[in-house]
Amino acid sequence: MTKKVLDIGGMHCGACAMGIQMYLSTTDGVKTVTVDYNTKKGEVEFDENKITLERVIKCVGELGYTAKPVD
Ligand SMILES: [Cu+2]
Repeated sequence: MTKKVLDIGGMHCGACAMGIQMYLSTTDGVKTVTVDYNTKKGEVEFDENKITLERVIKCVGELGYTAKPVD
């Protein structure tokens, strides 16, 4: 299991954060996800055998937001 923190761009309210969180939580391979509108960050724990970080970032992009790994 891998844990990554992402900088999320494009959110304009708490519902955006909830939407991303709900979408990722139903994505295969993602174990836990927390998106915080106030800090504009998302913490994602995923199984790297099932999903790549690139795919996680792409999923966020499909919703119209940007995601960039922190460090
Ligand atoms: Cu919003």
